[in-house]
Amino acid sequence: MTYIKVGLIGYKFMGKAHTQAYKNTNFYFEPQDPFQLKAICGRNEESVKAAAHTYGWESSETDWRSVVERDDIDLIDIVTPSNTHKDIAIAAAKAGKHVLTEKPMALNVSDAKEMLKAVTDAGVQHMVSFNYRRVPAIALAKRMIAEARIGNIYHMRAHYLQDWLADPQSPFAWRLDKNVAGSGAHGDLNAHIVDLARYLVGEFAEVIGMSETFVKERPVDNGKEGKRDVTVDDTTLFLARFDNGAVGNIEATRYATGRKNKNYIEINGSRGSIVFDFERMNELQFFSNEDEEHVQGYRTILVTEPDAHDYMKAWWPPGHLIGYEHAFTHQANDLADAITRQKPVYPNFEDGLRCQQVLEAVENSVKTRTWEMVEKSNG
Ligand code: SOE
Repeated sequence: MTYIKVGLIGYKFMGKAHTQAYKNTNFYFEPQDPFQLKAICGRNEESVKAAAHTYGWESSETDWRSVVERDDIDLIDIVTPSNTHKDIAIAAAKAGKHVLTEKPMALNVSDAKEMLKAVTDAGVQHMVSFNYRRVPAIALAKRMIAEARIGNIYHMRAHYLQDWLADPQSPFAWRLDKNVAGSGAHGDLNAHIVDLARYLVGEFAEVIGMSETFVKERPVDNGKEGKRDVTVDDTTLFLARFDNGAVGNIEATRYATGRKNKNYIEINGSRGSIVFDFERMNELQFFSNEDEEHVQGYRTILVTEPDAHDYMKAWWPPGHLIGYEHAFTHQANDLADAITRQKPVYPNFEDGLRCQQVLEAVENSVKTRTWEMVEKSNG
């Protein structure tokens, strides 16, 4: 019997999300080659040992290089802060391992290009964890757009709203350090919207954006160690033109008081509209202007029927609702399938690079205060 033997680099929030995905994939989807939780890695020996014990990993390591070099690992999964993705991914590819990385793929376009080259040269599988593509309502939206149910797309308006920084006293975190995170709300949250926009609407042509950092410094260790400068954006908003003529209006913030994780997308086309709101992730709103006029209106599709998308077929009885973590399980299952059958899986490092190119064009436009074209080359 063959396993896909995983080495997980990182063990905090995304470490948990990915661990449960490997376990649940084995349980729900029964993949041909199940995942084996071989090694989990973190810098703090005591904490990573505890994580291995609690989450059910066979072993723990404190240096990611040791995991990458191990002969008994097939897949390196990177869930550490963004500034570490490049070195780990390139070393993993050179060691012949498949690579899954959390988003954003890299700190910048040039690093993303190097990463894409490394996995392409090595001929390994590569994937970026844009988990929202694996929400069934998004899979259904993709299918409905392909079926031309909303016709030619005119508009995409989207926002990703959180509020965990609205309190000026909330502490400094690595996500507020540009050297570690690359950018703030932009790379963390707009990255998700950009990926969904590319998936559902098409490629970006040009962008113009604005950013703001509302609170310029934050307390470290409850103020005992003074304050640290915030070096990233708290919010970034931008307008976009797509290659197909559609226009986009996009916003990410960590200051939308009362909004915890509102990932909202509305797409309007010549025949109708669709609306997705992660806070109601099992639903998709659909308006068709081809309904008879006297019964026209948005309808709510409860996305739980077996015909709506493939994820349900494996384990999910009709009518039953799912949550945030399931998207990671669906993602892991798609990756397992790709590794076993040696077929492509998306979003891959090229998608990660395209996303980075859009993010960087917006950052450039914030500096130049003008429209910026989005670069699309791989080299
Ligand atoms: C924090 O803002 C975070 O965990 C993001 O990093 C995730 O990608 C997002 O889906 C939820 O919020």
